This record gives sequence, structure tokens and C-alpha cells, in this order.
Amino acid sequence: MGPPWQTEHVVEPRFRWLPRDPVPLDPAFVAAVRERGASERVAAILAGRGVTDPAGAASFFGDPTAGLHDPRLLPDAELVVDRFRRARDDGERILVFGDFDADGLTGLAIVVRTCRALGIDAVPYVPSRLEEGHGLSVRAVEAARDAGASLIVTVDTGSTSHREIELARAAAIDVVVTDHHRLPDELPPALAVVNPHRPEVDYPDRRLAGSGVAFKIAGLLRDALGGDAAGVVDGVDLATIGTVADLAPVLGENRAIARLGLQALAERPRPGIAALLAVAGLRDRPLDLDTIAYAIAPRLNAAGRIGEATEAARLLLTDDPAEARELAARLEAANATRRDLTREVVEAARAAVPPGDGVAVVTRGPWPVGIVGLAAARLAEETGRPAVVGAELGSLIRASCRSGPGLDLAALLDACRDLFVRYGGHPGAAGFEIEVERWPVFVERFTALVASAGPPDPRPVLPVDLVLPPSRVDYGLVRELALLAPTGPGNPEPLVAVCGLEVARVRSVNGGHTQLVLRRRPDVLDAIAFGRDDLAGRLAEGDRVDVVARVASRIFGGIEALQLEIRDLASSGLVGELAKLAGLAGLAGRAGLAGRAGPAGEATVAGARGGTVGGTVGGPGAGSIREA
Ligand SMILES: [Mn+2]
Repeated sequence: MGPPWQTEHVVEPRFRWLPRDPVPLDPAFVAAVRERGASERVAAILAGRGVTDPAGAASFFGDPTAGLHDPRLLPDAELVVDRFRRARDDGERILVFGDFDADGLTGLAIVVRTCRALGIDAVPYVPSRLEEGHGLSVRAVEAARDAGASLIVTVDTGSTSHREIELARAAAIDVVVTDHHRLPDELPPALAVVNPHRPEVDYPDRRLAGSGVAFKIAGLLRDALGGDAAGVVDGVDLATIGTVADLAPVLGENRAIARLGLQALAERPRPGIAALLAVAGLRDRPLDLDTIAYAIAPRLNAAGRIGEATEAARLLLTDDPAEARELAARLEAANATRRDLTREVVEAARAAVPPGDGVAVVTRGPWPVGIVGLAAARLAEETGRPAVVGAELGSLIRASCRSGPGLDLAALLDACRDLFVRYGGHPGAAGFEIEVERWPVFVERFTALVASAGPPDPRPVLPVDLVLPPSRVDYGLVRELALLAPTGPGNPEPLVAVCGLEVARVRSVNGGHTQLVLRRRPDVLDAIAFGRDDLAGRLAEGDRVDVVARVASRIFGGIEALQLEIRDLASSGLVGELAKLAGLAGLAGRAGLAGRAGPAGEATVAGARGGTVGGTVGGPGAGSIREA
């Protein structure tokens, strides 16, 4: 067979396959990983994710409770304990103020439940996204005063609420800030600021989400004030939901939280979560972090996006199954509305800015503020260009911006700062508020800035963890990669590039998928490409392909079988970087030769993405673990 450009069935990759840069591996680290039943290739993947030493390996694979740090290491921990003790002893009322997203709501539920368990009167308060926005609100301070609360505890927010905290102080209300967002140079004037980002504090892990900080506070209070309840791990299920919803990396202490949380969710789901899973039709499915990210979090967020998030807070606080069912049904309805509205906004934006028109998608309309971020994300993904979607609010427009890699939105907005009422964000996601009459000036300047930044590669990146010859795809690999679970943000599902497979059978299956049988010598591998019904028409028997896939093992009729869940597919040799790696690893053989004989048949790549691609060839023994 000739090179791929001479065949009829050339399939281009849809993604930019990005093998990770190699990083040198500490032999002690590799030894620690081997002790846990994994090989050097898993060590290489972990190193690429920032886990590089024996202690890191121990916490990654070891008992998760050992991965929880002492909450007394948190900044202002002692102040917090003293203030809550006084609140309990004096019968004070506390207003717990949580942000309206899933991280804030779960954190709020943790703190309120802990207070109540300790005999402290706690009132939950969730701000309105539309009317109060982010941060401690003046309205909440007034509500605290009216309710006779003498202490406000913020959750997942408050680090920049200097003015509102001053207001509370003027009303003789103490404020304890618990948060995980970046701190400004000047700390807010609160009684205590529990934020792992405080520069002078050496908390062992700064990656906690807002609900993670709340979970730590709960442990701190139970240990200090809880008597019999000291040492009890409670609320870890809620912290897991908040952590994953906030896309905090599931590594370090967050991984410990996630492992304990998944266990708690499976063994004793609280009524609100059980009801939410039931209305989503997911009650009997095994629960993983994807279920949280794609089913639980959007439903908790939906109420805040199209109405008031208070209902979601009530769902997390209730112990009554009947109330939970009723609230879950309402969230389900809110989620359906959210979905319809997002579709409407995306369609309206598409009509206003035809695809292929201009360097960026910039549009505005009378849309809910809770929806424009979702719409911008969808448009950016669809078009491969930055998207700005504005919600018109009288004389103001509140806009959300989204972009793929290669463009720094925060820097772009910085260059337009003189036009905004306020703005902020990250490279990939940002937002601003602007007066209506300044919008045209913004649009002109923003598109000029995007244009001068040059054309981005519209193809999204697909990180590749391992490059393997077909012969190395086996049950040993499946078992080893399973040790990385639970996977999620920061610790994604490992993807393997398998080079030089031959299409033995291809057919489309119901639901818009393509099923393949891929030949390697002497046997075949089953494969499925979800959402890629185009492949059935473009591939034919005998075509040679490279794939990037998740390696799964499925039980069909009592028999275990390997299955490649294909994330992307290309005609063999089209992805030059892989060919180079494959060549290094001795996979160049196109006639079904699966690498040179011997153990050096595998390229492990690890490390930060980007830059030049070079492979570390697995040394002697690298591929020999559990090889059949
Ligand atoms: Mn958060």
C-alpha cells in the first residue's frame, strides 16, 4: 500500500494531537509507583501532571484520609474557632453567605449543616446572580442585620468585598471570609480571612475549591467544638461536587476529597443528591466525576442561572426525601429551561454573526445574564474563534467572553479597560460590564486586537499520554491506567495513541456512532467512535489508521473484551509528531509489524504540553510489565 495521500480514504485528524513533552523521572519516584502496581509509563503520565516524587506517589495511591491536611494549618484557623465558640456559647445567629454556583452552594450547605450539628443557629443566604452579582452584597449585610445575625461567614467569595465588609462592621456584624479566589494586595477588613492563597501562610495545598475550604472549616470546627463528632469526615460528598463543578484540579488534597466523596455518594447519598440523580435518570449508573461534571453540577447551577439559587441550597440542606424530590423536580425544570435558552441564544448569535464572518463572534441581545457565558462557550467551541456574548440590562451590557488556547482574553480586556464599568477573568474565560453606547467602540477595538493576534489553530488540542504499538494494548494496560481514577480536571482520563492499525470492518451504528474492527497481527481490536458517524462513509476495509483512544474493557455476554473508545482518528502517518515518536519507538513498520522485538516498543511522553516533540523511548523493561 502506498502513502496515505495516494489512497482514496484520507481522513484528517479533527484535533491537534499533542504528545506530552518528556520529563526526566526520579528513580525513587518510579520505584514508588511500581510499588503500587503500576509501571514506568504510569509514572511518566503522573509526572506530566505534576506528581513527581515518592511522597506524591504515596498520596496519589494511598489511603485518601491520609491525604487530608490538618485544618489548623489554614490561615486564621484559631480566630475562626474562637469566634464560632463564642457564637455557640452566646447563642448568636450566623448568616452563611454562599456564592450562587455549585461550588458556593455546596460549600454553603457544608457550613450551615456543620453549624447546626454543633448547636449554632445558622441562616443560609444565596445572592441573586442578576441583582447582586458576585461577592458579599449590601443586601446580604442588611438581611443579616434584619435577622439579628452578629456574624457573617462567606463561602467561595468575599476576598474582594472590602466595602461590604466595612458596612457589616459598621453595623456591629463580624465577618469571616472563606474563599479560594486570588486575593488583592490589601486583605479585606474581615475578622478572619481563610483563603489558602494568603501569601504569608504555608498551607500545604492551594488548589482547594471554595467548597473544599468550607469542608476544611467544617473539620476544624468539629474537631475543636464537636465533642464526639471530632474526627468525623462529613460533607466530603458536597465538597467533591463543588470541587469538580469549579474545575479545580483533582490532585493533591482535592484528589483525597474526591476519592472519599465518591465513596460517600455511592454508599449513602444524601436525599437531595439521590433525588437529583433520580430525575436525571442516573440513579442506577455507577457514579464518577463525569456524572458530577455533566449531570449534577449543571442542575445545581441551573437555578442560579435562570432564577434564584436558593432552591438548590435547600435541596442540599434537606434531610426530607419528599422535599428533596419536589426541589429536584424544580431544578430539572430549570435545567431544561436553561438548555432551551442556551440554544436560543446560540441560534440568535449565529444569525447575527454568520459563521465564517469576521475573526471573532461578538454579539448582544436581551438575554439572561446566567446564559450568556454558556452561549459564548458553545460559540467559541463551534467556530474555533473567540466569542463575546452580551446580555442587555437597561443602559448596561453584561458580557461573557470565551476563547480556546492561544489567545489571552484577560490581556485583551485589559487593553479595553477604559471602556468598561468593570471587568475581570482568566485567559480562556472573562467578562465585563459596559455602557450600551460604548459597545460599538468595544466591538471595533476587540476585533482589531483579535485580528492582530493572528489566526489561531482552530483545531482543539488533544493531549496524548502514551504512544503505543498495537501489540501493547492489553488488559495489563487497562488495569494500570485504571489506577489513575478518579479522573477529572487536572488528572484527565489517559489517552493512548495507537499507530498502524488496519480497518477490518467498519459500520455506522444507531445514535450517530461508528463501530470498527481494527486488525493488528495476529488478532483484532474492537473500537467505537462516539458521535463520528462520518467515519463509516469515509473508511474502507484495508485502510491504515492511527487513533487516539481511551482503552476500556467491556463485558459482553460474560466475556471481557478490550475496546478502544476513539477520540480521534487519522490516516496512518498523517500526524507527523506521532510518526516521529513511533519511529523512535520502532513502530515504523507499516506491514503489521508491531515494533521491534524486545521491550523497547513503546514511547512514553510526559510533561508540559507544547513546544517541540521528542519521545523518550521506554528503556529496557518499560513495556514489559504484565505483558502477556
Ligand atoms: Mn469557587
